[in-house]
Amino acid sequence: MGFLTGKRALIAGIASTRSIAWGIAQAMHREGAELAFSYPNDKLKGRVEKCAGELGSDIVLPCDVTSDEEIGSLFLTLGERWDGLDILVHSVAFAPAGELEGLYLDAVTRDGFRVAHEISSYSFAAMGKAAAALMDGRNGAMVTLTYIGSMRSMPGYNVMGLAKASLEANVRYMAQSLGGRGIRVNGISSGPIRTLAASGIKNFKTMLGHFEHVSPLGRAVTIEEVGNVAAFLCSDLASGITGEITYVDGGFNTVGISDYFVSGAAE
Ligand code: NAD
Ligand code: 0WE
Repeated sequence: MGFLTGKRALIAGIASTRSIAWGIAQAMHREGAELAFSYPNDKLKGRVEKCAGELGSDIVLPCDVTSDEEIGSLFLTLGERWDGLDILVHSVAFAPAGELEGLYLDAVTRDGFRVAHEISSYSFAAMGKAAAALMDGRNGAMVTLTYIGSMRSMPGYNVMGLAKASLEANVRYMAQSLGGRGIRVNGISSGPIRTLAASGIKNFKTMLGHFEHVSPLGRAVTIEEVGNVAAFLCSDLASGITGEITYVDGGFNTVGISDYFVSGAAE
């Protein structure tokens, strides 16, 4: 029997079968969870429906996270289909493309800052608020996806780094807000993965190569590896963990000077 048997999970953030949210959905399905999905616009509806179908779900609902109305009706409809919710997966981020190249101070604008923070951080609180109403009395759990660009500067990550720093603080404040209701809130800081959100990022290949050289495991992480940790964090196996950011990055964040530069690079 899977460790999520009997749990019901809503997954926001599938755009393709490369999406981290797809890795999470597969892991949660494998562990016995029943799944529902949201999509932001008609362009992605068909794709998300196909993914849902593959995991035995026919609950696929619209939700552009910039709209309070759409968030409201998502959870209203979900509450009609299910008598409660156990798991919320938030795997959503966006900054206008112009924000993600060049030096931070050259790229950042008032509007880009607002959009990045609204979609990539506030949306977790907005969804979390609405989801919590369906989670009372059920050991609920929420998880979001973040990146080390929140803690350290990274070329081109720019305003997304600030938005992820805000998202990580959001995890801690949401954990405090919901702890009394038995609801846990955590984040996963993933290493770089080739997804739609990474395609079109200038120098992504170079940065992935650097990551592979520096990280102790010597390779990129996969959506399956992130999926397994998300499934664990949202399960009762993790009942003592909340407000935490767990790194799934092959150890990259733990390295000071990589061994590669001392012994590997010279050969
Ligand atoms: P992805 O492009 O597959 O997923 C991003 C999702 O955000 C898409 O499904 C997109 O539809 C959704 N989204 C954007 N704007 C939205 C809106 N207004 N309303 C609703 N949904 C919206 O890419 P991914 O890499 O799987 O990204 C998922 C999460 O993982 C993001 O938070 C990202 O920052 C984070 N992350 C990614 C990496 C990486 O290297 N790929 C590393 C660490 C963290
Ligand atoms: O969080 C992300 C990317 C999120 C993202 C991606 C895009 C591309 C398309 C947010 N907004 C947009 N807007 C678009 O128009 N990652 C962790 C992946 C990523 O993005 C980078 C990275 C890495 C890693 C950008 C610069 C440097 C490294």
